[in-house]
Amino acid sequence: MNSIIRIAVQKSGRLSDDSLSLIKECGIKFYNGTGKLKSTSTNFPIEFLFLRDDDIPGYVSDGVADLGIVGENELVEKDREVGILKRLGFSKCRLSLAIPKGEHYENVSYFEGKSLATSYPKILGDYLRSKNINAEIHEISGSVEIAPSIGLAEGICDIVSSGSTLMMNGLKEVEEIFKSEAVLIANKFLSEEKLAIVDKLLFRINAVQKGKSNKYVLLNAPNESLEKIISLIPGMRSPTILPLAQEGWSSVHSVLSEDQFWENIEELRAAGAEGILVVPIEKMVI
Ligand code: PRT
Ligand code: ZN
Repeated sequence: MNSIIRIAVQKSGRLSDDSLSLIKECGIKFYNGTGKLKSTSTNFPIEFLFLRDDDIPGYVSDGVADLGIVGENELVEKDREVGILKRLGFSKCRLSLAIPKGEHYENVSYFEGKSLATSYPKILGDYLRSKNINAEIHEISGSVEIAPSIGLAEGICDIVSSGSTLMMNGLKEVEEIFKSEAVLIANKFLSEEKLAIVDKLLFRINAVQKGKSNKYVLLNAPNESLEKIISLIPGMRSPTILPLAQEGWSSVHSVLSEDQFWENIEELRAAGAEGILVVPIEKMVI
């Protein structure tokens, strides 16, 4: 029988759109109708399980799913034995300690003897222990940010992204204790056949990620400044140089990271580059 791998992705929530877009950008087709809990790709040996994110680490460590896409915060909190294959760069957030805005705060010893509400008792407990702080942890599953105003706890430990939820609830962020992003996780005991499929998937994910962080740059330059321009945009092996119809000018094509582009743009222009086009890359294999 031909092998197939099973991946657990969040059914609906902050991870699901980006997880499914990544799979689609890898050229993997599947049907994802509303309410569907399972789906099989029509062009890649992969089956999808649509689950709550809390359940994904457990499904992967138990081997019900071979792979999963989950927030690192959830993975570390659930403390399951799985491997992290790849950091995916989306759903970035941080787990932070926050207290009422008017409170004076100097350092983490503020929390000694205090009570904290959180949905992440393991990560918080580990952090407090590492700082030798004794604090009481109230585990609650949602709306953590209202705990101080209803007298349930003196502070909170919760996920922060823009910070607006804290602000709206009269709280201020005082310590960042964990940084998180979506990660691709795998069961630790995959068969050779399954590992071969996982490698194919990783190859595609790498190509998509490289494409996203790089741009294709085309520009025109006078021939006498080509040497300088090539040193600024060296490309993958070296840039492509094509003669323009106008004597003494060339078109230079290269690939570079977006940051590199912005760092070098002034120097490129100073060297005589003009008609600069920056084009997105869909996939990149090097
Ligand atoms: O239903 P299911 O259990 O699957 O989903 P869920 O409700 O438990 O999780 P979901 O979809 O909200 O989040 C999934 C994952 O996205 C989290 O585990 C994080 O890894 C990541 N993530 C990224 C976030 C946020 N950003 C985020 N802002 N998860 C939650 N939030 C919440 C946070 O809890 C707080 O209430 O957003 C609020 C803070 O946002 P700001 O922008 O106001 O600071
Ligand atoms: Zn959840």
